[in-house]
Amino acid sequence: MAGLMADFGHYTHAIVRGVPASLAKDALRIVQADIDVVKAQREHEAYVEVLKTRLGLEVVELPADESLPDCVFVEDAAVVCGDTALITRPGAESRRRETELMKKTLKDLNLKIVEMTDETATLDGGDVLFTGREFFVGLSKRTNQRGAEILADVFKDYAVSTVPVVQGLHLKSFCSMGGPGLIVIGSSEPAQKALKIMQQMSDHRYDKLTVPDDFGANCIYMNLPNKGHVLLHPTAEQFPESAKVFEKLKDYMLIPVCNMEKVKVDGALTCCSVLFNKKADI
Ligand code: M3B
Repeated sequence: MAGLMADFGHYTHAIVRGVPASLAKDALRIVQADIDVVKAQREHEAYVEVLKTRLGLEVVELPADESLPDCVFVEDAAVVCGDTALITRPGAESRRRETELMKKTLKDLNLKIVEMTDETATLDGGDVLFTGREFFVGLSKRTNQRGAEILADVFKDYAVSTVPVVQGLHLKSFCSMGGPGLIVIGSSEPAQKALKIMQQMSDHRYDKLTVPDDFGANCIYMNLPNKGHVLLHPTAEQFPESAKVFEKLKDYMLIPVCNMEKVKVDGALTCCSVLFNKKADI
């Protein structure tokens, strides 16, 4: 386990997918909002650029599919841990076919593929928080108990606990990992309650970093050779108060990433990539 933990956040590869024009009208959203798709595309290009150029990851860029308005949010279609990729069964019917290209891509990259075929199961990757030691799975509008059970079956090396998601779309709509053993969490009552449940269910004592905005708690931690601790976090323009919290972190390469347009359809930073480490595990 110590060896695995030392590798937490070490990624070599990222899978991303383009933003279809259909996102503006047809992507699912909790609150109605008008979207400037060109702006969303520019924002996404900047995100991909950070992964590729700034961080030097091998980025596999999949084309957008106009018939899949939410396809940019690749995180929901697969959960990759070690050499295994679990292809999910997304909770929203309109998103089911997003997994097809994801499956093919991960297979071509030589990952071991397991598919969630049980028709009573649903799971979105946005509900899956991997801490390096264990999994927390949000039970939400999109993910059910059966989905969590299948995930536990597939990743047998790790404990899997479920957490009710009573507000927002996904578990990671108000939390994410900010480092090894560090959970970033929003300030709302439901977010704080979910954190308590995670702490109660775990044998490990996690540190926490509380940020004022729930959505501001969705960031991407990496530990990269020659770069050390890296954190992609929301910008001061988007979440001024949360950004202040991130800016205080010491010993991190901090990279603010703009996500003003995709947030209107409930997409955050983690949603837009599937990250994994090919070299260490395969
Ligand atoms: C968002 C999908 C939006 C669909 C990601 C994780 C939490 C805040 N319109 N999917 N995975 N959600 O983000």
